[in-house]
Amino acid sequence: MNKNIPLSHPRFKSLLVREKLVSGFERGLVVAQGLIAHGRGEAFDYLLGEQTSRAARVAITAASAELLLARHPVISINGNVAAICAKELVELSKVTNARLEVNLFYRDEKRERFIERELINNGARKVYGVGPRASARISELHSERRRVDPDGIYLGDVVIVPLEDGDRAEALVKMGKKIIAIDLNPISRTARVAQITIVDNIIRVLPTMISIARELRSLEDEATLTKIIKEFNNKKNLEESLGIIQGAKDGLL
Ligand code: PTJ
Repeated sequence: MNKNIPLSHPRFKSLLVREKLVSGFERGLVVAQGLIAHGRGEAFDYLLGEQTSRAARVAITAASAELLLARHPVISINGNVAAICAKELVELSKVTNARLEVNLFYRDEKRERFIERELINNGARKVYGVGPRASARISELHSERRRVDPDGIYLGDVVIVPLEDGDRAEALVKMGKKIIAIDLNPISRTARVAQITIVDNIIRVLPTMISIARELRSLEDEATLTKIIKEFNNKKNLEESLGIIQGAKDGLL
């Protein structure tokens, strides 16, 4: 990892995440295309002011409630997220009792095993979806992504899909699952098909979600969780995020 980034650099955090991705690429966790996807995310993050908005916080709260009420919550893991926030993904899985499943867009068993190892090194006890364990099929999908773990995503009722492609999110919704997307692009297909979309950088989302989920879990109050979900409106929430991007333009001109 590049140790030459000065702490005083105004974009220190963002540069550090880049380093984590590059290191993930060198260690075989991330595909080259993942570096491009990250750049796209950075551009949206810049327009969103590189901070968690009110809308994102509302979506994070609804997502936390949904995960806590789920019977079989699952967190889908790809190369990018394993490289930049493995520790937080494991922590969230523990707080919400969610299973961790590796599900790659560019499927490759060797990379799946590297990602599994990264999660285990960060405290995961069990990782789903690796190699032959992904023996169930999502019939709506034709790509290699249709292969999922029968005890993970296939069984799951609530699935959290960070940095996802639209096809699979749509297929999972068609299967009757509740989909929580984390995507900095509020107009991506994934953002529009998910029932709960968190428009924010995953590096800020996870610590916030862990702390909100912990707080909600301690209430031991299903009625409060149900109320939070009922009051959430994804379309309105997405419009609010788009408004921030439009406002960024107005603020500059
Ligand atoms: O590891 P694999 O094989 O599963 O591949 C993973 C990538 C990310 C390469 C693959 O899923 C892909 O190509 O994704 P897309 O279609 O480029 O979509 C990624 C979305 O995530 C884009 O809308 C980005 O804006 C968004 N994004 C990128 N970085 C972040 C992000 N959203 C939240 N936090 C980020 N840090």
